[in-house]
Amino acid sequence: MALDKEQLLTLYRNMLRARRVDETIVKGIAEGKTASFFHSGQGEEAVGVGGCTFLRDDDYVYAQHRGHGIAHVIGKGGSPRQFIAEHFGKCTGSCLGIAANHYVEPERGMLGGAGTIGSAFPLSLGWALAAKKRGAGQVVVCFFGDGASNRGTLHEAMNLATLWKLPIVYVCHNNLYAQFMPIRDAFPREDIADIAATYGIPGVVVDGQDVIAVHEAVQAAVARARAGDGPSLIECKTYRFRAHAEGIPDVSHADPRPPEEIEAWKRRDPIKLFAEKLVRQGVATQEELDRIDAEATAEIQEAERFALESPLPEPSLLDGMLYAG
Ligand SMILES: Cc1ncc(C[n+]2csc(CCOP(=O)(O)OP(=O)(O)O)c2C)c(N)n1
Repeated sequence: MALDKEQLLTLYRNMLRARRVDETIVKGIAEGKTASFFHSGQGEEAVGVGGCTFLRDDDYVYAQHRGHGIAHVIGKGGSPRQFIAEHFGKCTGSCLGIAANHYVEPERGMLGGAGTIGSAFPLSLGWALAAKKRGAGQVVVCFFGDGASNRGTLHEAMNLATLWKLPIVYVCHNNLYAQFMPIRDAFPREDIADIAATYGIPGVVVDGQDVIAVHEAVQAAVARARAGDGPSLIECKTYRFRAHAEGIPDVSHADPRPPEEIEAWKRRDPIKLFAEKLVRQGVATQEELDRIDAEATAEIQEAERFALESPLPEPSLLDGMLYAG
């Protein structure tokens, strides 16, 4: 699908909004305002935004944990206010402030996530099976990291998804490291997309810093899934700009990433690259892009104020949540 100007600017706006939310939470951690730690997703916005912005509202998304899924949430039309409030442990958060990390909005197909690496796969498989049985053409897009690709759950799920031709798109954020483990020491091939060949499904590699490349690959895989032809795997080569996580004991000395590598990837910031492309191709002027940035910044500042002013959840909230039935 060729995107028109408004759609292209929506992608740009969504990446900026995701970046501003991420920065707000990183700052919140430093200032002691957040309820938990945070895995910043700065640098990887093109994957979540490009993969989610033009899905249907009733498609399901399993967000990757990086940025706790803010780029996916924003792409899917979710609320930055509820997202920040949740991370600040406030009762206006998407899980009433008791989850801290998870965004849940069933009306937009955001059914939550899980901190356990690899748990995305069986859950997404179940959602895809439900979608197929419902027969309404819904698709599941399951995002995960390069580290997660080594969990056995991916292979169990991909095997069944292929056998049953389930409507699922696997999108790997390959940021080259799983916490401190370089992918080259954990996976014997250059491309994670090669896994797809084992199952006889399409496997493609795209530049994860190029929001249009991600969008086009995901849309092609979504069309295949909606047509009943089953799953696909898309590997996005990307990078995280910050440490593995903020707000955990300082183990930065264990970061194996060479500073020159980090700097080289920062020059490939997906937001900067897309801005340059939009101006170069005459889609927008720098002034238009600056205005979008100012609006995004103001929106997220307001969302932060809302979260800070919101009350903490009442402890009694837990009474009705500990046991089912
Ligand atoms: C089963 C399990 N093992 C370990 C962890 C701790 N942990 C959280 S994120 C992470 C790295 C995952 O790497 P990857 O899937 O590549 O995603 P990335 O963090 O690089 O975005 C680890 C080991 C966990 N949450 N769950």
